[in-house]
Amino acid sequence: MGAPSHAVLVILPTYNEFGTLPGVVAQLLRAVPEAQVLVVDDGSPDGTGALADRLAAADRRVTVLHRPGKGGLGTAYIAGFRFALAEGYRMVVEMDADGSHLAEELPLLIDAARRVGGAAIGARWVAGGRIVGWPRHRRWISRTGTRVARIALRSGLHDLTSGFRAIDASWLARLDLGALDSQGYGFQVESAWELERLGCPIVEVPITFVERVGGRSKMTCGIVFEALWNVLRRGWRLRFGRPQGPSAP
Ligand SMILES: Nc1nc2c(ncn2[C@@H]2O[C@H](COP(=O)(O)OP(=O)(O)O)[C@@H](O)[C@H]2O)c(=O)[nH]1
Ligand SMILES: [Mg+2]
Repeated sequence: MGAPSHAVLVILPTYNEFGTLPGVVAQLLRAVPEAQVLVVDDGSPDGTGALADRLAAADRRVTVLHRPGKGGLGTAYIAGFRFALAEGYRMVVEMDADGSHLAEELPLLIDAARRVGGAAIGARWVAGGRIVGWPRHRRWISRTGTRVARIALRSGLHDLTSGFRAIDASWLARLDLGALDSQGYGFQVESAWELERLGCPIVEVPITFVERVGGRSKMTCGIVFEALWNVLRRGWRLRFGRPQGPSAP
C-alpha cells in the first residue's frame, strides 16, 4: 500500500515535546491538508509518544514511529527517510515539533522544492531570514557553525544547520543514508552537503525561526562538538583524502 504519487510526508522528530506537538500537528495539517505526518518519538519520558498515538487515532493522516530510547535527531530522520522511501512518498519535509518552524511557511518550502525539482531549505542567514527570541549565544553558534561548515566543506549554502526543509524523495533515494554518521544536528549539515555534492538543485527560502514556545532545547555541547568534528573531518577528506563519496563507484 504505497502513498499517492504526489504525496507529502512531514517528519516530526520528538523528544519531550508534549506541550507543543498537538499545536504543531494541527497547524501544519491546516497549512498543507494533503500532507501526512510521521512523528518519530524516542520514548519521551514526558509521554509525547502516547500523546502522538492519540493524535494518530484521531486523524488518519498521522502515523507514529516509536523508538526505544533517545537516539539523536540524525538517526530519527534517517528512520523517517527510510519510512518515506518505503511508502513511496514524493516529497519529504523536515520540521521541528517545538513550534520554531512556522506552518504557514511550509507551503512556500514545498512549492520551492517542486519548482527546482530538488530541495528547499528554510534559511535564517539569508536576506529576509529572521530569528525571533534566540539568546545571543544560540545565534552565535548557529551563525558561526554554518560559516565554518560552509568554508570547510566548500558549500554554497548559507544555513547548513537549518532543520526546516522539503526534499524531493527521488534525491533522498540517491543519498547513502548509512554514510551519514552524525547522530545529532550535524546530520543536517551532512545531509545538505551530500545532496549538494550529488548535484541536487537546492534553493534557500528565507524563513522566520521562532524560539520554541514550550519545553526545552536538546542542544548540548556534545552535539555541537560532534557536528564540528564531522565537518572538519569531511573538510579534511575533501582536500587531502583519496577521491571518494556517494557519487564514486
Ligand atoms: N526523536 C528524536 N527527536 C529529537 C531528538 N533530539 C531532538 N529532537 C527533536 O528535534 C527537534 C529539534 O530539537 P530542539 O531541541 O528544538 O533543537 P534546537 O531548536 O536546536 O534547540 C525537536 O522537535 C526535538 O524534539 C532525539 O534524540 N530524538
Ligand atoms: Mg528547537
